[in-house]
Amino acid sequence: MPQNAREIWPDAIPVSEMEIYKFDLNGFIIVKGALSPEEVAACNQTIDDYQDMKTGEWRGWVHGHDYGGNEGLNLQQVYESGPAFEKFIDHPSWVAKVQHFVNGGNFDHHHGPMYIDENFASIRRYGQSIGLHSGGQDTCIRTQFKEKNGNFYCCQVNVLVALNDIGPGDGATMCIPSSHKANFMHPQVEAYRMSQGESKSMDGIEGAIEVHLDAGDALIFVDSLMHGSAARINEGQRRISVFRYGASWSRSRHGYRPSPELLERLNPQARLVVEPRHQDLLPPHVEQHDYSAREKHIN
Ligand SMILES: O=C(O)CCC(=O)C(=O)O
Ligand SMILES: [Fe+2]
Repeated sequence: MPQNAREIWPDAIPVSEMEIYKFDLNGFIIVKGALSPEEVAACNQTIDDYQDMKTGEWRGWVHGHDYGGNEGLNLQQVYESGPAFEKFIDHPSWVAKVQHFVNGGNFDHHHGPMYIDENFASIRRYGQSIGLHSGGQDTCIRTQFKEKNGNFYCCQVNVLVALNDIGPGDGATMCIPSSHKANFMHPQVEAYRMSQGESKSMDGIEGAIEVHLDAGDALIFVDSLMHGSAARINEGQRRISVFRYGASWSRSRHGYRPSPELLERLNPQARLVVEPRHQDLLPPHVEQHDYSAREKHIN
């Protein structure tokens, strides 16, 4: 039976009517104070331990990664870095809101309520930024916005959490409000679009706003919103994390797999969000959760 967010996470903070209105209208909402100062401090302590990682390096199950331009370091699979980020998986400040936007109640619940297809912390330094990407005229299904008869069916609803204050000059996330519904290409898109090996930002593009956040605030947005960031022109680091939630039939964006230890530790609902397909329908001679056996079987 399909369940709604309230049944799955009774203690989570529900989505409000105003949030539903704004998310539909603008493509994003901001949850002020989603993390307590103690939670923010714990995240920063964790990042302190990983900030010297290089692209391609593994530390435990955390992977150093970048987008190939001037976007800074991503600590992929950050939910493997310890309790500070592990609790993001089903954090009560946003999990029920996100689930509402991902799925208004359809058969995806057979695999679980939703799925995290990417999770990372991002460290950006002086001069770094991310160029423009996404937008409603984009044909990407994976990041789509959809609403019908009062239910949402969005793929990739992102929870971007500020881990320090992000104001003017800090390289704030930028977006063009309502662009998830755009039917026409932004006329300036080519000059600002994120591209491999190039340093791009959204500074100066018409119609965009900077989303200034205090440490602990969460920006929840559908990925089809046209977005990117300003360039960081202040010293120091901009620290955020991004958890992307989508339909339970989705796959890891980059191909990462959760560690057996993490799966073992998680509560049943959080586990389903990390690995929705928790039970494979296999012939009796193939062991459940034996990935190599499964792959041999499939290939
Ligand atoms: O770094 C930023 O501010 C934007 C992040 C972004 O593009 C995303 O989370 O999809
Ligand atoms: Fe993005």
